[in-house]
Amino acid sequence: MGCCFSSDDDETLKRPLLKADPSSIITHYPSPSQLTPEDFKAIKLLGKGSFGKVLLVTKKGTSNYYAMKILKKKVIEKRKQRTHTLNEKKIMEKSNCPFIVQLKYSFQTKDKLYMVMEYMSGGELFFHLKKCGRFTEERARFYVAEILLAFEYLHSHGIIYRDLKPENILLDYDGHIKITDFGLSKLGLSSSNPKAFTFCGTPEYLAPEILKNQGHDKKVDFWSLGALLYEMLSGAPPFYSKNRNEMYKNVLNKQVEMKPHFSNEASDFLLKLLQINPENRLSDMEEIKKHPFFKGLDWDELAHKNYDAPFKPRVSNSTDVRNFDPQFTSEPPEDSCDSTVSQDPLVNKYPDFTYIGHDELYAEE
Ligand code: ISQ
Repeated sequence: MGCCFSSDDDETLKRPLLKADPSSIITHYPSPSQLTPEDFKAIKLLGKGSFGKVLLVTKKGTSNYYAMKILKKKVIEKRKQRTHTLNEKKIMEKSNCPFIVQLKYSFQTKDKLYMVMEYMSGGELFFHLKKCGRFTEERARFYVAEILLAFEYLHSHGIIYRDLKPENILLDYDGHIKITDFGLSKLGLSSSNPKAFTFCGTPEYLAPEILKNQGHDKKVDFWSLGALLYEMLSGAPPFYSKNRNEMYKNVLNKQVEMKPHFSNEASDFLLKLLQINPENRLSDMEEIKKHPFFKGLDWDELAHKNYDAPFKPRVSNSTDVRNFDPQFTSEPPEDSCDSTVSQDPLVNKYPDFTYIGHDELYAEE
């Protein structure tokens, strides 16, 4: 599929310098060994969650824009999210797949962790789904197919994603998707250690085997993909209830109800993904690619992004945030002052968190 996963000790496997004109390479070499919040200017607040926030930023002295996730160390420790946070950074740093958000830089101050990622100006899929109510099958099929390629990549590297939901799928300016938020992903599954046992995630798309705490594997991702497809086609998750316990009961017991406007191909695909027993669930990528729901789709062309996306988000310039929730973008984007950068591991507490990607090798416009 044209993706490779770089190992710690093989620099040559890291992301290829795609599209770099040799004459444009290197104005800033050697790269700085440490970045600080002062190297970036905050433009807008894009989102806020329980662990921190995401800002649209520009790197000073350049015209490059990024999404910067800021996490408070105290909050991470309190919620026992240390390993999850380190996993997230590692997955984004090492992945080389066109359907996974790339980490460009990461660094820390005394109190906070910073992850600087590519900016996805098309916003969350969720934002567009709420605006449209539901998507056409053609549009949903395109998103599901690109997500499947991201899963294929992650699973082939022993990673279960586990947290698929419309908020974690972002659109680029061209309307292609990338997945983000790997805080709940499980790393290191292999044939000798094939199942995970703990998980705390959002309930809408949680697979029955996670709810039952029976141990789970990559099949949970195909369940959540079924739940996402159902929501894209109908406007609501398949087992939704305002009452959380009711919703759990539905997931564990209720046969999913297909809507009359679903095509036969979509209904059949959904039924096969939303199988309560993971053993009966459609989870083989080759089989999935051949399902009639994807009839006529050339997976190779898709992997090379050679299909035009069915919807192009509107953006007028690099700082246009119209595809993000005004609840956030109307707030001031400040990052409360803490710029103490230290090399001391006792202060930092997150050894190896620093990462400087290949953007440093490109001439800055
Ligand atoms: C990239 N672009 C926009 C928003 C984002 C939110 C989280 C992670 C990456 C992002």
